[in-house]
Amino acid sequence: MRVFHSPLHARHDGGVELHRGQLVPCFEMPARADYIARALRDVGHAFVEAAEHDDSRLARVHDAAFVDFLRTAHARWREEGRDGSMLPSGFPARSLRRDRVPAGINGAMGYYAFDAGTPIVGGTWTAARASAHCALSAAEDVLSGSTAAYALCRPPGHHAARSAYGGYCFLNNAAIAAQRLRDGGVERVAVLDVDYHHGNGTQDIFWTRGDVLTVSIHGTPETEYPWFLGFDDETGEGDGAGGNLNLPLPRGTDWTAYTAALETALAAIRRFQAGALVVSLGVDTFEGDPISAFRLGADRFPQIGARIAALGLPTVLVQEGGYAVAEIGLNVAGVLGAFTE
Ligand code: Q9C
Ligand code: ZN
Repeated sequence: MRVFHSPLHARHDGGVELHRGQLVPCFEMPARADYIARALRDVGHAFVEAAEHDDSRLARVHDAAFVDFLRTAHARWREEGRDGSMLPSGFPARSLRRDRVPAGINGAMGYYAFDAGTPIVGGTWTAARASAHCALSAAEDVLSGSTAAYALCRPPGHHAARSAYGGYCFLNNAAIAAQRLRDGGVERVAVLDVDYHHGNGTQDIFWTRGDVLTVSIHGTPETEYPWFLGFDDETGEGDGAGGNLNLPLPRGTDWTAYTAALETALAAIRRFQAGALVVSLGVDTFEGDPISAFRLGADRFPQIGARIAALGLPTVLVQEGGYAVAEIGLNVAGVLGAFTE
């Protein structure tokens, strides 16, 4: 199938993050995309550089002021005489909440971020925008008649909400792709999120919408990031009531329990009668992932791909997480190999 990519991903390189009491290199590093590209080239997928798209496509699922913040954040930081990685140091949690964007960059950063593990550097906006372009180009490939297309998105997107960033994500590539399919005439779109972490951003964006079903299989937020969303009683509201399905699973989940959840997810997508599917394809469910705790071997990814492909829907696969860098390409190629195109 076609692989939509951009060399601009490398402009986002966050540096270090705090992990289990130590500053370590960011798990979400440029090498991830390079390893995926190498593995996909080796098995003969067709590489296409993502096309430029207008920023109005981003504002279909994100708040305009939030997009402006991302676009200008690092320049504002430099105007204050700083450089390097931007990380927030205060958040409007509970007693501090007034839903007011502070004028200064430090406060604005805390307002829009929901964790302190998602650095913004000088190239972050360029890379995040190019990542969204990969998703848009893949969606347009499917609108043009391809049965499946893959967006080699980096940075990832599924944690990014309408007006919040975090979890290594800035713009919600999967939501942008789903909206592009809707705008291209697909009346009902399903998003299946198989990343290890709950797709809180995608859930947020489509929470009150009946035209996009969101389904996420993930490590339980009782112990796993993002901790505050992803429980099974979150089912949507208003027109979106019943349009969100969370399937949290415990640490240590093996293939038997995983496939049961996957079949539940696929059954919900079949019932919804979607005209197209977006897959938030995280491969951090792999047993060797350094920040996750499911027990899926590399041999399971072709089986996951085969089950998803059996839905028979036009499918846009969007790269999300996966931090076992040496194996990430093999695992992504395993899923993609199950699709005929
Ligand atoms: N120091 C995605 O997979 N940090 N995001 C966990 C590690 C956040 C994962 C703690 C993990 C976010 C797209
Ligand atoms: Zn993840």
